[in-house]
Amino acid sequence: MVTKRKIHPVIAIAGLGNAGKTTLIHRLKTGEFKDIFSPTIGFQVDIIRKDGNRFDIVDLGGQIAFRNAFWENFVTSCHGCIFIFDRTDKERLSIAKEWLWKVNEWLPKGANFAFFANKSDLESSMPLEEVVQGLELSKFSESPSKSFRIFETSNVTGQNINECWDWITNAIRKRMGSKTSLDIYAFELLDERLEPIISEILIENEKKEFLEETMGAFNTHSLKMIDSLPFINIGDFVVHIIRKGDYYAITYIDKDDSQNLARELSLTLMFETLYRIRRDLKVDKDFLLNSIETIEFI
Ligand SMILES: Nc1nc2c(ncn2[C@@H]2O[C@H](COP(=O)(O)OP(=O)(O)O)[C@@H](O)[C@H]2O)c(=O)[nH]1
Ligand SMILES: [Mg+2]
Repeated sequence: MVTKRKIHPVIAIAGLGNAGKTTLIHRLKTGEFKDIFSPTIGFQVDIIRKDGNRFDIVDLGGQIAFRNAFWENFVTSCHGCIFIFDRTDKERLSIAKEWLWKVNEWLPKGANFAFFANKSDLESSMPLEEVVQGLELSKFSESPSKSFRIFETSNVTGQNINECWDWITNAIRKRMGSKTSLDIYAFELLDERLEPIISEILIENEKKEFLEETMGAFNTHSLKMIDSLPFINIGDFVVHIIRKGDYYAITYIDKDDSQNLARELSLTLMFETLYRIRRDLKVDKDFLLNSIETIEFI
């Protein structure tokens, strides 16, 4: 028995509160417009499928507290990002500009970045040139390594919504290639005293014994090296370690899988999520394990 974790591309939806993020996700899921009255609290993860591929969509709450608390964590580990700007919102142009450029800085290299000049159906919307100038979007043409596109959109009429969705999903799939899963042999989440919060071996073959000996062998000294050494070869395994704050996530994977950027990003997200849940909600181990919901036994 081997445990596979599928790699699902993650698309982060950013933008100030009331820009139309949650409405967009509803439209992507149902193809219809629905007026949404309540602001998103924190963040919300949705799954949207396209041509048999799954995309995890993170709706990043736009209020200032959520921007500070969550955005960087999610944006640094996503594969693509949509930044939604309400083009009738002249007053908050400079705040939107500040956050748009923060998001751009956090995005991983090569991640696709779509900008929505949204609510284009409203008469009070600013001309596109004014938006481009106000947010200094022309700067993007100076950094050709970023895959950036501007869309004039409306969640009400559906203008350019499918066009953007096709563009970003096709680009991400192409970039990630055909590799959509990796084998996970074991996973550990350690707290600041290196006490395991989770320590799970996910295989049942002769390698299990070796893993049992290896796991728990990390001490403060060896974990200190991880900033320069995220992958460590041990026997038939590659050990991938991520540290965030006082916590460590240690994943034991197949040797042949070691250099896949997409995988690294997914694992980062997985860990970030566990880390956040643990911190904010003080939940128990079973809940944490359940939250690794994409693990499949084959
Ligand atoms: N006219 C118009 N209203 C929109 C559009 N997109 C969203 N809205 C409205 O803007 C408000 C805020 O939308 P919401 O999705 O909750 O914004 P969020 O805070 O970014 O998630 C809601 O009343 C939506 O119906 C759009 O393209 N055009
Ligand atoms: Mg919302």
